[in-house]
Amino acid sequence: MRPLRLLHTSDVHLAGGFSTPKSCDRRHDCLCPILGVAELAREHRPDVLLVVGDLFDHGRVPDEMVRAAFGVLAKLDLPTVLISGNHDIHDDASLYGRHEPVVGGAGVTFIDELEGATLRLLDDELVIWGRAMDDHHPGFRPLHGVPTRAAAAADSWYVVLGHGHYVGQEPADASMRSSPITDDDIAATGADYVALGHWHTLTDVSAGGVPAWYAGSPMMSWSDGVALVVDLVPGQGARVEAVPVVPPAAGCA
Ligand SMILES: [Mn+2]
Repeated sequence: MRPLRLLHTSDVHLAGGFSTPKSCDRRHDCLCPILGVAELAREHRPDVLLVVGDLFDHGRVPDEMVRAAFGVLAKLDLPTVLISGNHDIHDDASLYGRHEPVVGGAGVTFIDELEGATLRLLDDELVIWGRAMDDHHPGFRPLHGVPTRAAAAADSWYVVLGHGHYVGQEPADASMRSSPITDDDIAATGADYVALGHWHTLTDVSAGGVPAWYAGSPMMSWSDGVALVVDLVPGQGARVEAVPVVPPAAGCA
């Protein structure tokens, strides 16, 4: 295995109107959060960009905005893996279903399988598992059905994606929270890194020796945001560093 670098973000909430920095005049059509993430990608040169749910704030985003957002990602020329969250849910009205050619054309792999899918990237050096969410409810388990490390990625780096609410040691079937993720879920992946989304605050929820992090939101109108640069280092595993996301100085207009 060679060293690999991931850039991990989630909860970008484009078109939400509240993910817009004060420096920008735009609101619901503001691209500053994704432009900030793209700038980080140029600076830190990751091998893969992970967007772990809620790239968009809802499913009724105008076509023009969807094309503009994926246009930013297309320019990066960087393999990008995306899952849905509870805001951009993958149901019959899925934005990603409607815009399949736009998503694929941008070099973005959207995981559309509700039972989960395993991707092999970078000549099999990196294996990524994630599942699409079609309904945000207590019965949906973001990390349910993750293949074991031995089955999925014996000689590769293994990274698992999940968008949901961390409940720690609470049993998932007793949780009143939608899309619960437990310590046991995280530990059972045996992954080199679990990239989570849903919480807008940077949080370490590593469990059972498996590093697992919420990357926080890249941008909110009331606070500066962050993303995570994750270095996968042979013999050491994941090294996680939070990096600030800086909005374009003059906004995105
Ligand atoms: Mn969410």
